[in-house]
Amino acid sequence: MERTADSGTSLRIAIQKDGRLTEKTIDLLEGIGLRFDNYKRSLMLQCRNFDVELLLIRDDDIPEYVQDGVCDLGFVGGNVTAETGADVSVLHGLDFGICRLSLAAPKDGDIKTVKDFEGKTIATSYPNLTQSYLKKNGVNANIVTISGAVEIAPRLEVADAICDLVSTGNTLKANGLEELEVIFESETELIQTNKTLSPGKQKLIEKFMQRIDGHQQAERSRYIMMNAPRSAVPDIKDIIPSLKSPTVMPLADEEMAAVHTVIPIEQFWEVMEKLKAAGASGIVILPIESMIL
Ligand code: PRT
Ligand code: ZN
Repeated sequence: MERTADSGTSLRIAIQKDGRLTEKTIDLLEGIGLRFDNYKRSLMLQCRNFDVELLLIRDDDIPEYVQDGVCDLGFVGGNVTAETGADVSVLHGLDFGICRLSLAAPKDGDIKTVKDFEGKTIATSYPNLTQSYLKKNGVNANIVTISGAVEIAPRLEVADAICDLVSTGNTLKANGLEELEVIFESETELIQTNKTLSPGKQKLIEKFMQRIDGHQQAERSRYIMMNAPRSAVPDIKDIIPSLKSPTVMPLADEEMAAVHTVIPIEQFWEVMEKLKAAGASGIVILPIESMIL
């Protein structure tokens, strides 16, 4: 157990109890080495090997719990934090729970641009974000706040249009709706309270963040190993967008060398094709657990 100056004061982190973000958040926490028991059954969970306790609550409550200092950190969608307007700091964007908040209207209707929303009724669970977007565009509409199944509101004639979260767009399509304007892009974020924290907690947060950074970097990178003729090594070095200089090792065949390095995942295919063309063979790619640069 890692203890700090204010021993006994665990870092309290709010996560979604039961929803789209729960499993990915737990996976991330486990990925940075934290161990928990039975997270599905508890409201409060003590970490076995790091001075952290988890509070499992509805995602809507997370920004305010963090704002008020009930929790020091929270994992929550940027959409929820923005909607609540909570006074918190965003420490890190995380690559999951990616979605967008969009205005949508019946495909065969007469609402096609943001101006067409003038005087219309819009159903949403995000009244504040919707209102502020419309205001920015000089549009006056009637907003009806509903908490679920927003996409059926036009069919029920409860509203002319909706403003809802979209990821694949399938729900909109299935309900005969057309996505017209993206008003907010969102991903899961790690947020921190703006309340003053003890030096012990600040240190713990630094440590926690270092692990998250390492994990995120690792997820976006791959370890790559290949063999190549020695004569091709200078070309290969030029191709590799290496974080550091690649490792070049001799092989039993003196004409050949092994090259090991780390590459960003988004350049993966482009780099692979160029490496092959430069004479690399036996290319092996491995996932990375974590990285400290
Ligand atoms: O019970 P609790 O209040 O904690 O959960 P919740 O029901 O409010 O939220 P939940 O678990 O559904 O979503 C949690 C978070 O996941 C959201 O706040 C977003 O940050 C993120 N997220 C990412 C999404 C989606 N993608 C998403 N597609 N949240 C909801 N949806 C819904 C959307 O509302 C619509 O009904 O999925 C449907 C659209 O999906 P597509 O793929 O058909 O476009
Ligand atoms: Zn919710």
